[in-house]
Amino acid sequence: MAAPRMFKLCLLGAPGSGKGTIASRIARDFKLKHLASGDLLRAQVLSKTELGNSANQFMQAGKLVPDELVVGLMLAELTKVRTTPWILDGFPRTREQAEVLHKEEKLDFVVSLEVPDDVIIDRIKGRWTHLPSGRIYHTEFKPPEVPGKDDITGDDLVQREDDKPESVRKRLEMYRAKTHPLKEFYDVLGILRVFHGTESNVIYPRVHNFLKDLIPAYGGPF
Ligand code: G5P
Ligand code: MG
Repeated sequence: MAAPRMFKLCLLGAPGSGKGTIASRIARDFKLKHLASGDLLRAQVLSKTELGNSANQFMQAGKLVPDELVVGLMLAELTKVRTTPWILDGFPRTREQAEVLHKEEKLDFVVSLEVPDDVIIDRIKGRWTHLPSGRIYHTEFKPPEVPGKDDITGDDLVQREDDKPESVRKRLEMYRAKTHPLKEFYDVLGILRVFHGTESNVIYPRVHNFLKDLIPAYGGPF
C-alpha cells in the first residue's frame, strides 16, 4: 500500500477573523504543524534580524511585507517540515505568493474564514499577545489565567503595534484588495471551503467536522 500523502492545509481570512485561534485548534486536534507568517515575522522583528528590521516598518504601518521577503521566509520554514503535515496561517496573502507556493507545494485544502468587519474591529481591541510564542488572548473571549501575563511563561503580554484602529482599518483594506481574490485562485483549483460566522466557537466545530471526514483519507490524525 502506498504511504499516506502529507496533509497540507491553508487558512485564509481577514485580520482578526480568527485564523490564529482556529489554526491552533486544528494543529492541536489533528497534530499538524502550525506555521503563521505573522508570528514568524514578529519573531524576526524581536530578534532584530535583517529580515525583521526590513519587515518591521511595513508591519507597523499595517502594510503587507514585500513578497520576496515573506516567500523566502516561508519556503525556508517549509523545508524544515518536510515530514510533518502542516497548516499555513496568513500565507499566502497575494497572488504572487500563491503562485510561488503552488510551484513548490500542492495544498490539499484551503479553508476561508468569513467574519464581518464590524465584529473584527470590535474584537481586535481586546487582543493581547505573547510575542515570542504567538500565543493569543482576549480580555473576554480568552482571558489569561493572570491578567496581563502569558499562561505558560508568565511573561508580560502586549498589544500588537498594528492592532491600533487606524492600522486595523488599513489591514482590512489590504485584505480586500490583495488576499480576498485568492479565494478565486483556490476555487478554480477545486480546493476551497468557506466558513461564515461571527464566533470562533461556532465556526470551529464546523471546520473540525469537515476535516475529520477528510483527514483519514490522508492517514491522519497524524
Ligand atoms: P498576521 O499576524 O497574520 P493578520 O492581520 O492576518 O495578522 P491577525 O490579526 O493575526 O491576522 P487572526 O489570526 O485572524 O488575526 O485572528 P486571531 O488572533 O485568532 O483573533 C483575533 C482576536 O480575537 C484574538 O484576541 C482572539 O482571542 C479573539 N477572538 C477569536 N475568536 C473570537 C470570537 O469568536 N469572539 C471574540 N470576542 N474574540 C475572538 O500579520 C501581521 C502582519 O504581518 C505581515 C503584514 O504586515 C501583516 O499586517 N504579514 C505579511 N505580509 C505579507 N505577506 C504575508 N503572507 C504576511 N503575513 C504577515
Ligand atoms: Mg494571527
